[in-house]
Parts: sequence; C-alpha cells; structure tokens
Amino acid sequence: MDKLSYFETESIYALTGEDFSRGRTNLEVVRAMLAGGIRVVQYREKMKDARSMYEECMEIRRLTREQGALFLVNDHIDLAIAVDADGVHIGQSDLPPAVVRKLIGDDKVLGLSTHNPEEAREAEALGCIDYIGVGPIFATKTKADALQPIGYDNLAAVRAAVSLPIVAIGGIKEDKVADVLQKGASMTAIISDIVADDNIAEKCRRLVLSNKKI
Ligand code: 3NM
Repeated sequence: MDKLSYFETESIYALTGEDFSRGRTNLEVVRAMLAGGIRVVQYREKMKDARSMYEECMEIRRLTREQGALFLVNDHIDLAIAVDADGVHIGQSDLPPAVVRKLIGDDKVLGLSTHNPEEAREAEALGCIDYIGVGPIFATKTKADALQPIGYDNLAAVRAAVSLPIVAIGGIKEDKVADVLQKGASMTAIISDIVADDNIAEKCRRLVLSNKKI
C-alpha cells in the first residue's frame, strides 16, 4: 500500500508511551494495538539508550510489516533509517525538515509538529513534508512541555490554511475522536487513552470500528 494512503483510510494514529502503559512494555502495547486493528503506529521514546530503542524498533518493524501497518519513529532519524521504518516525525526544534528529507530519502513519510496556522503554512511551503501534527487540541499530562491547548477553532483554522493531511494530537479521548475528525483532522493521534487502558486491544478495536472512514 502507498504510504500516504494510510492518511485517507485510517482514523487512529497510535503512539507508544511506556511511562503511561502501567507496567506493560512498548512491545506488549504495540502487539495489542495491532491485534486491535491499529494500522498506524509511532514509536515515541524519550528515555532509553540507542541499543534498547533499536531492539524494540526492529521487533516493531517486523510486527507492523506482518500486519501491513505504517511504522513511524519519533525524533530519531538514525533509528528510523536503521530499522527501515516507513518514516519519521520531527518537531520544530529538530534538524531542519529539508535536511531530514535528504537523510531519509524520498520514499519515507516525513511528519512535522505544528501548533498554529503560521507554522502549518510554513511546513507546507517547505514542500518536503507529508503531514503535519497539530496540537495540543486539549490539555494533556503526557507531554511535559506541551503548549496551551489550541481547541477546535484553531484546528479548523489550520485546516483552512493548508491542504496537507493533519494528525491532531493532545488529550484526545475516545469520546472526542469523531468530533476532532469532523473538525478537519485526517487522523487522531492518541497516547494515554490507549496505552493506559485495561484492555488495549479491545480499546483499539472500538476506536477503529466506531471511526471507520471506508
Ligand atoms: N505532542 P495524549 S501533545 C506527544 O502538542 C504529544 O505536539 C503534542 O498524548 C503536541 O494522547 C502530545 O496522552 C501528547 O494526550 C499526547
């Protein structure tokens, strides 16, 4: 499947967050996500050493490939290349997107976090970004340095400003997914509402089934 077609077919973009996973490892969490029908997974890990992240990502690459899921890596461009992930997601203070594009090549997906219409427009003007993250939509405790929530109005303003696919993030819970998609997000990115659930596979099954696009 074409890597960008996931932005049209999928509604849920699930991220790892081991600190919020209540004792379950990233691998256990990703296995449950995939069992529940998630087809877009981002490995987000801020604390581990490179070797541990590499070993986890090698296994996640194997599992996501087996299930036909898109696999993206947060921040670590070297790691994404090393495990042949489908792409990377970077922030405003990472390497310049054009440099990252050069490093990863044209076949990988490149996502950039943005927080307002200006950043979104700048991202689109670069011409090397495949999708933008937009957030935090709601308050979140998952990201220590998250900005103030931008709410639905700003999400809609970003939607009106650019034509790139939008992945909305930040404090999104199951009961808000449909609204966030309706306001113009292509997908909703979720950490805590998935990884902290008692039954991750069942939670994902519900999220995927009740927000089917096709
Ligand atoms: N980025 P949860 S908010 C990783 O605003 C991340 O760019 C954000 O976790 C941004 O679904 C966020 O648990 C945390 O709120 C998302």
